[in-house]
Amino acid sequence: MKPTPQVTRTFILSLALALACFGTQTRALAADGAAKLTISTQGEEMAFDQTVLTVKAGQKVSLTFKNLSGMQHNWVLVAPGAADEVANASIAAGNDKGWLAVGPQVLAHTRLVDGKKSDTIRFTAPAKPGEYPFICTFPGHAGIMKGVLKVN
Ligand code: CU1
Repeated sequence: MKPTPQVTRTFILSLALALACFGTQTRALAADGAAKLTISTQGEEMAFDQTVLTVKAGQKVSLTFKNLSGMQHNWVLVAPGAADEVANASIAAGNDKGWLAVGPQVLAHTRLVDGKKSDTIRFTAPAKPGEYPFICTFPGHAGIMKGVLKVN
């Protein structure tokens, strides 16, 4: 039986979709199998361009934070429920510490990134599934410059 144009078109679309998915998967993993995540500021806005990132529990992660604005920002992953505590402690830590109080509640972080610069960090995702907040700890930013890393 000769396939109808409809069936042929469906087949070609499925094939294209499969190839597109394969391409995405390939790009999403670094050479060592680490998940590659990229997050940036929303242009000049004091906000991240994504508020939800997703990884697997215990997975190696390579995260690049691109600061597209003219201000300094960072990306800081914290323990569940610890966003306010880390934000306040980071303000107290001061400029000399890059506006970040490193401690047990800080699970991963970039450096304080100057405007139009980026930083790439590697870390291992938490072993326990859950929702882990990420914030920018520059004074006054954490309340609005935030998101969640979903660990599945
Ligand atoms: Cu910020």
